[in-house]
Amino acid sequence: MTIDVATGIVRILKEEGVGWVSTFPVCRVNNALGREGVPMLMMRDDRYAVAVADAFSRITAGARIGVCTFQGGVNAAGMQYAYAGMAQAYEDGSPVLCITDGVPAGASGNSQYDVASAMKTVSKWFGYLDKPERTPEIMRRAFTMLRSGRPGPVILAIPNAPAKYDETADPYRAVKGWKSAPDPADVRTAVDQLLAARNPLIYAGEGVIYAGAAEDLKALAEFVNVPVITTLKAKGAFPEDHPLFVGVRGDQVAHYLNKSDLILVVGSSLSPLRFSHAIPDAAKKTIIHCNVDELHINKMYPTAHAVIGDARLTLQALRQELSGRAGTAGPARVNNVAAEVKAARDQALARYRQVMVSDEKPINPYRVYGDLMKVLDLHNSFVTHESGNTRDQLSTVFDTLIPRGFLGWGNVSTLGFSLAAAIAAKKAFPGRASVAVTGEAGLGYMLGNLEVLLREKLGITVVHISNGGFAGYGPGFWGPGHDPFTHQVMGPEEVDMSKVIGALGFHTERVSEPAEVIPALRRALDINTSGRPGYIEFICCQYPVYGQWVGRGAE
Ligand SMILES: Cc1ncc(C[n+]2csc(CCOP(=O)(O)OP(=O)(O)O)c2C)c(N)n1
Ligand SMILES: [Mg+2]
Repeated sequence: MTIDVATGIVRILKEEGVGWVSTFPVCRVNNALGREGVPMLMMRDDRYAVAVADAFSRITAGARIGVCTFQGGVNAAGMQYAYAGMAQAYEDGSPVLCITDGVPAGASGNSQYDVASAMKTVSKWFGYLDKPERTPEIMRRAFTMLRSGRPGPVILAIPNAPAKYDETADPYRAVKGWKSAPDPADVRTAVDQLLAARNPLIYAGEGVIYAGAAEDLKALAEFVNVPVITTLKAKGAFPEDHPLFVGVRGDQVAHYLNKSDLILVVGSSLSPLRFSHAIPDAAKKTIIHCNVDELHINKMYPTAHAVIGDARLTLQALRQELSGRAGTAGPARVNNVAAEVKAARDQALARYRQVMVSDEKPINPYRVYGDLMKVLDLHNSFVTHESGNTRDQLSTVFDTLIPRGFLGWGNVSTLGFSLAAAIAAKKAFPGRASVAVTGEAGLGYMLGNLEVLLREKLGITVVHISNGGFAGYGPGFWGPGHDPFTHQVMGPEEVDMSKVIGALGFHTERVSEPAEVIPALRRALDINTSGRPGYIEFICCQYPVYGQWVGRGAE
């Protein structure tokens, strides 16, 4: 009956349905994971250990919690390196569980770096296990935080993993997680305002995905016949071939944000200019903010009206209230909405659709994205971007038909995360093709971790938009761009990355002919099905063109 803390934690993780844990050694819980038969995905650095678990939580919308372990305690080298991953998870609100060694009793103050205060800045909750008997309690609280309310990382510090406690004294039962429904009076007011608006717009955030509310969003949008934009992180919350889908970014989104007199925000923090839009003339618009808690209400813009609760329960309540007001709502509200959306999209996307079929050499990056859409089954695949042009371009044009068919990430976007995301997608949905699209900067961050894919037989493909420089954002980092002194790296003429990565054991190709884009993608994706990873270097032109965020302009 008496077990050690590490074993107790691992048994609780199993009880909570955790099937594997990502790690970078050392952490004293790891040997218990091994003994208890929980597979560890050993990454090649601590930041990636966090990032893979973080991405797993995102991709499964918190239905399966990603868990990671790394070094902590007095010698917190691992934790210091993992900090970047935790900061990113915190910034983006991802419910990941991080477990590390805590500073043991008697050793506090024995290091410059203060673990507890550092961890509190990047977590929804930081738990310190000060007594072995409290193991079930701390784990219950952790999973309560992970499964309820606004998502965010939980970090646990375990100072004495070998300490013993009686497992039977406080038997553990898995935590369900709880949701809150909005106040019916607030729902009625929201509906009053929505029905009074002339040009309403739905602004959907990632909360819709976490709440599993994509169908409810669609039902509401269709019922009131209102156009929908999604945030970068919510890309895919609304099917992007739907007649009411406006976009994530670009001129058509600007048009609708400008034109709207009411914005119904659902599941978004509405944080302007963090790879997101500012709300133009916000003071003249009615902003109804539906959010899981009050943190983001009245932030940056005055909230005209708030509806606090889970996004799914909120969308359902709004729809129910609307249907009770027969005659005033419904698809008859305005007839030509879909035609207007189509015209706005066609006009804004024309310049991209043109280059998506371009035969120019070096290859236009949009040709790669267009061909990727042709090759993948968009109902059964996963694509993600990197920081830089690949984010900005893919989020402008890549049609996402299912939630998490594409992972948009980055309130701030930390280079290198795409590899972690593609790995997590493969773990979450082994049958789906999984593709990370990167530039040279993202690739540099990944290199040390590529071995993991070979060791673990993770058949994913890294698509490299090889343009010989750091482009970033705005008018480009090169030439007359905004960072002319810090953009140049060794380009495809000087170094052949397909040889470098091929020598590791990847299936690699280097493609400079536009007509070869589709066959090369097909070969790599086909080889992926046998568990062998792929890398394709597409020799591309420097083409920093994409849809803008409203209010940001070219930097
Ligand atoms: C960890 C981190 N450091 C710095 C940045 C800033 N940054 C954003 S994009 C970028 C360069 C991207 O260049 P590349 O990967 O070649 O992509 P391209 O835009 O050329 O396609 C940099 C340095 C970042 N996003 N993340
Ligand atoms: Mg580049």
